[in-house]
Amino acid sequence: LGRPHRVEGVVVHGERRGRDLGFPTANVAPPEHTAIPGDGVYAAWFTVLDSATQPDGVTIGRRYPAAVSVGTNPTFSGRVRTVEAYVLDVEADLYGQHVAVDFVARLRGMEPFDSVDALIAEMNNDVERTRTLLRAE
Ligand code: FMN
Repeated sequence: LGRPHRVEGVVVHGERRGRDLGFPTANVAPPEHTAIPGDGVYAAWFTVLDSATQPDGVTIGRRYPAAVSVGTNPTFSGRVRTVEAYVLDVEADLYGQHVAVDFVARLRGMEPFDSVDALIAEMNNDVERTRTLLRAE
């Protein structure tokens, strides 16, 4: 395409498992008929778009690196396909914010892991790869 594919949406509450895993994610709910990349893990830019309420801990309009999961969270036998962004180096309550995710690179497929520890190890790897990839931009 020559540019990253963008998905916009509102941040909604997920299962709140992410916090226990040490990777709180912003669950992005795009409007119906939005083209979402195939299931997998991606390095992406995450931006809070214009909003009525300035959230603490994040600057509106600034892009942040994010490791993004697209899929049904098979490790937890999920059924609903979600777009979840773990935004690096940001601690903010993003609930209700209108955000954009610009998909830069696909890192791997979505996998069912045998243990939560194995998932966490792989997520740490995803975050490091995201950092390296997006630092080059
Ligand atoms: N879930 C999986 O089942 N398999 C995966 O391979 C997988 N990779 C992920 C990679 C990243 C970078 C992130 C942020 C999440 C990944 N997840 C994966 C999703 C987690 O299972 C999910 O974030 C967690 O269950 C929290 O869900 P919640 O936000 O609904 O609480």
